[in-house]
Amino acid sequence: MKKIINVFACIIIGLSVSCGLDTEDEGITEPEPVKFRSAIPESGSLLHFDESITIFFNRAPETLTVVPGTVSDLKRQVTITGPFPPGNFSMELTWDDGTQTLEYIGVPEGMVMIHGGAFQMGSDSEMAAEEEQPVHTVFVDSFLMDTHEVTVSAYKRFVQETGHREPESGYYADKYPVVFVSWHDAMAYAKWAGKRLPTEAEWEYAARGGLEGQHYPWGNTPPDGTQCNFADKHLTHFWWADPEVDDGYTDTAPVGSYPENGYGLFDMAGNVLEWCLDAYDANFYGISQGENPLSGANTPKEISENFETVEAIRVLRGGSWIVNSVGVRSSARFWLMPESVHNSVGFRCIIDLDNVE
Ligand SMILES: [Ca+2]
Ligand SMILES: [Ca+2]
Repeated sequence: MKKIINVFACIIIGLSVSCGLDTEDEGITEPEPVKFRSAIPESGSLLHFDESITIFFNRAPETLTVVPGTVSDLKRQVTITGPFPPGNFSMELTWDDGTQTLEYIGVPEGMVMIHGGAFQMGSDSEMAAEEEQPVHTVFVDSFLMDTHEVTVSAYKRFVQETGHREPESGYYADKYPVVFVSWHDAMAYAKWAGKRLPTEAEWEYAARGGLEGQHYPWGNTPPDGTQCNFADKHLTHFWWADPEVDDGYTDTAPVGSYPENGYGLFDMAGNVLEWCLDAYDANFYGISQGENPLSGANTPKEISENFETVEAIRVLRGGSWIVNSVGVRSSARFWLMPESVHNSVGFRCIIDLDNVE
């Protein structure tokens, strides 16, 4: 009522300014609550190991707690820095007037996101063995994968921290893939790293790099020395080696010596064979389930929990410096006893993002 009288009075006396209205309103207005506006990168995004998150509020909050992460100055725009956990995680923000939950996929250094999908697993080309057939449709969930074969330097850190046995034939230089590691060694490393070995299906899906039905991670062209490390002219004492091709290496090459595939992965063809999670079964493709197939157990977790006791033959993929062009095809399958070690056998790891366990 008082306001109405004031307004009326203003009109009556013909004043257009300084009626006292503004002053009176300011005295009774509550400050606007602090509201979350947006986040960059936005919720649902990938968050790489060296990235920070910027949060925008309508005005600076007086207090703000963030789990996980560390908050910079409390302004309208707040920067949150890591370290952030690998894989799926939620970030909880709590401030004086509210809360907000953001979802991210933490991508550690040396890993890339492999977006899940369907693909044709196996091959019916002239080069394919019976065990690569029938070609069948497989769906795999999304996962993070090591961009490189596990290096000597990474494996040394694992041995130093855990006291795990060293490779029995010692080490190559730091940038080379670790070799002379058994499937049990690889499983122990993966557990230590908070990762796991890929299933055979995940491995082949990743190796193909988005190319459907091609022989190699780069397409159908046979290796010419520029794409991968395989049995080339340097292996003069192996009859199957290609005497026409020079890939630069007699033995293993430092990881990442050749171009990456369509998914940003190196050495998915050749260099060293890579241990997979599955038990080897030559006839598995005829009976395997279409979604996240795994031979030898129902779930990856089942294998990981008791891997020390596993005795069944294990799958290896990708070929190596010691096999010919047929062996470095994306669908080529290899196997060894899990306790075996060899100078052409290494591994790489993945991190689950969905309920594959
Ligand atoms: Ca070679
Ligand atoms: Ca390899």
